[in-house]
Amino acid sequence: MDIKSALPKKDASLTMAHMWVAFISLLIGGLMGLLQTFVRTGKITLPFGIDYYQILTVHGVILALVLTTFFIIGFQFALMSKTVGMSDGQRKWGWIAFWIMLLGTTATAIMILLGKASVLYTFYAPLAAHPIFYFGLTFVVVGSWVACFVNFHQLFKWKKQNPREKSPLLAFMVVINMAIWFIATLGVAATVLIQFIPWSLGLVDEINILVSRTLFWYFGHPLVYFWLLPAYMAWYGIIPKIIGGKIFSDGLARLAFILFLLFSIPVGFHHQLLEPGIDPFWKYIQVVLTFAVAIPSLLTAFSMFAVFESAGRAKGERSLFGWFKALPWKDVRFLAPMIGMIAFIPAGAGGLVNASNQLNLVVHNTIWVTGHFHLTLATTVILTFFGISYWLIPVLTGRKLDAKTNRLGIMQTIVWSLGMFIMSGSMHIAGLLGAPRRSSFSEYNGSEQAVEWIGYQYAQAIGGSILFIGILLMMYTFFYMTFSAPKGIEEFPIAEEELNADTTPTIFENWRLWIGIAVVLIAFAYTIPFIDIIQNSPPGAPPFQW
Ligand code: HAS
Ligand code: CU
Repeated sequence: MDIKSALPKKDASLTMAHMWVAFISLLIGGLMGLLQTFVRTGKITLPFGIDYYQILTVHGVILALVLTTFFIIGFQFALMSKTVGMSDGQRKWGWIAFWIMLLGTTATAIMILLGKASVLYTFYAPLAAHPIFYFGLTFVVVGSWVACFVNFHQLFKWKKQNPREKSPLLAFMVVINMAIWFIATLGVAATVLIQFIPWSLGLVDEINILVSRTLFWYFGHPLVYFWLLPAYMAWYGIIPKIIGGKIFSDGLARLAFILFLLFSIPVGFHHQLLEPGIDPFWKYIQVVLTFAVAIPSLLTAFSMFAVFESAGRAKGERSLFGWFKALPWKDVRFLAPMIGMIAFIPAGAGGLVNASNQLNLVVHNTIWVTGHFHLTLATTVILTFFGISYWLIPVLTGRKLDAKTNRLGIMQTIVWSLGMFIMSGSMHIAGLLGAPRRSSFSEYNGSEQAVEWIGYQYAQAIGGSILFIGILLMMYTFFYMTFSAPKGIEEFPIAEEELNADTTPTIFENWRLWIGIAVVLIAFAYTIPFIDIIQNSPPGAPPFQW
């Protein structure tokens, strides 16, 4: 496909529909975040009887679940269309997936806004929401499954037509991510359909809390990689092109993704280390697997350094760190994801702290964890998504990434990084001082310890305000790119391999093998503890409405 037809128009509309939902979610969710930081200073109360936990639920659901899922699925459709193509039938199913997800999202959002589902994005039992909230979530998941099968079919069909060829790297990566998503969402679908829906409808009196949380985290950890992997797609498969370099190693990139498929699911217990009722031996096993899932990220770090250095050397840089200067710092398509990468160094280290049993004791349920995911998700991943938008939206709307977009983007990136640095930094520190997460403002009866947190809560409000400016800037840029930037053709940057690159082992495309091993690892890590949990659980709990 030549650059002139960056993306077929009909495929562009499908991705653009997803982008609209993602960016509107950013605006709504971001506003809620701002209000939360204000409430937590203790100086401001919400008007009209709006409840803190209601806006916290809107924030979590709309940003962590809606924005991400729509952006990712839309972006992945664009990658698939560009690399392996999309037939009319596949596009039709792509639209069906979109509408099912949107219907589910709308139902869920209405329930939260009516104050009937203030259960936060993890919807832990025994907090109970209106049944429509759970039905809405089910629709989002079912819609995403349709998208999974469209992507699987796209690669399958391409492979049939090109039996001797290696699948395009980005298409391979999309299919891995969707395979992880499909296997993981089986857990959340099970708890919602078998436990939450009958319980919230009053068909059964009690819910088994530990089973529901275990099924949730079986999904909840791979969920974070479902967010991360599209960012990695851009790092491996797009950034080399933007900086004028080549893919460092196609084989290494695929290996990293396969390791994610193997290790991202059997690790959910690292969110439940302090939960009584799970045998410590199995917690230990899952912690070991958690450290194994850091390896593909370390491979990614290595690979990115190699790409940067070799691109710089190819441009004639000779000194030890000269390649660093040769990077296109003034190109927002590079700058935004690059700051995301830099943030991932402390963010990933924080993750390893969380996963360490003894340290988890210190940080669990403190606002440190909130700091952790604002650095991983809201900085590394989201800055990369913003970086993608600056070229993707123009590709979709048939406009140019002009100097104005680039300028706005650079400003946005700086504002966002500064806001997140202040907010997430103070969350990490306050967490170490014991400040709880998932909680509204409280002086804890004038406790001395709570006084120590106040300064950091102000800092969070300052960071949150800067971030909200970042959101307004991003929205302005989104509208500018959609409606007013000059018409033209923008490049869809897809990185290429060196001409003399090593060949990629064909075993990497043996889907049966990798999915087989993934299933065996999941069965190993979960079967015995799960039977134990079911057999030895305390009595279940009736619904509790906030
Ligand atoms: Fe996490 C909790 C452990 C990664 C998100 N995590 C959360 C929650 C979220 C989340 C949302 O073990 C809260 C859930 C809730 O509501 O309760 N996390 C980890 C570990 C990793 C990790 C081991 N998390 C992520 C990512 C997320 C995310 C990614 C979102 C996208 N996390 C935990 C644990 C908890 C947890 C516990 C539970 C805590 C509790 O008690 O509740 C690892 O995957 C991290 C590996 C990463 C690395 C870094 C590699 C660095 C790279 C950058 C290279 C930079 C370059 C630039 C090339 C080893 C790839 C260089 C340029 C220069 C100029 C220097
Ligand atoms: Cu996790």
